[in-house]
Amino acid sequence: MIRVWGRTNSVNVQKVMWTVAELGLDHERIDAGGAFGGLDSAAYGALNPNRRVPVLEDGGVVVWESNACVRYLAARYGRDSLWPEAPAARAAADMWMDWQISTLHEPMRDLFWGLIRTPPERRDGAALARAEAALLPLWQMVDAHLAAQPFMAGAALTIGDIPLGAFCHRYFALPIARPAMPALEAWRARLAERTAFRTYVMLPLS
Ligand SMILES: N[C@@H](CCC(=O)N[C@@H](CS)C(=O)NCC(=O)O)C(=O)O
Repeated sequence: MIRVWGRTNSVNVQKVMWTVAELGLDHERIDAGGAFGGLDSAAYGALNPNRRVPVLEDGGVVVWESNACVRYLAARYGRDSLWPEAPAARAAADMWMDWQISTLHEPMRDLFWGLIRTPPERRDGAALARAEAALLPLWQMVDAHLAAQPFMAGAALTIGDIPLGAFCHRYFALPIARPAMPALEAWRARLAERTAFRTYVMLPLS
């Protein structure tokens, strides 16, 4: 059985749980991190020396780093669905995963933490405005990409949609102004048709 360590309100845990559910895998999830703590224990450190959530266990296999967990699950269990076999098709999905973590993550983190996890009196308006301004062209880039195809790597859902889709839900849930991005909004609606996305990603921000 698959075991996932991590609290449900972590976007990085959400990516992994969405993948587990999308693939219909038998699993358990153990609350860890945030208010649940547990990341400082020796046992947790032995699983993940980086002491973050999520961690994925599958039999004797231990994987941490959320995008690596998504890739592992798709490669092992999603070869007829989430995991494109052809190298070019796989790269088309994979590059968006790397882009999420290398480019999108930082301004998303700054805006989310600044608005949602920081009390109003301690918010840094200038830093929030910078993060918001940095994010808009990034999401507009995704919008332009999706104008030509329904999913990030083509006609069907792949790993390329998962980290980005989880962040997209969060971006639209933030209390900020956004210009119309029709293809992005249509993709988000397409994701929201999926039970796995609704169950594990469309959760209240907290
Ligand atoms: N790059 C890592 C980031 C992991 C990470 O920073 N996780 C956060 C939650 S989103 C965490 O563990 N925070 C400490 C905590 O929850 O106590 C990944 O994608 O897995």
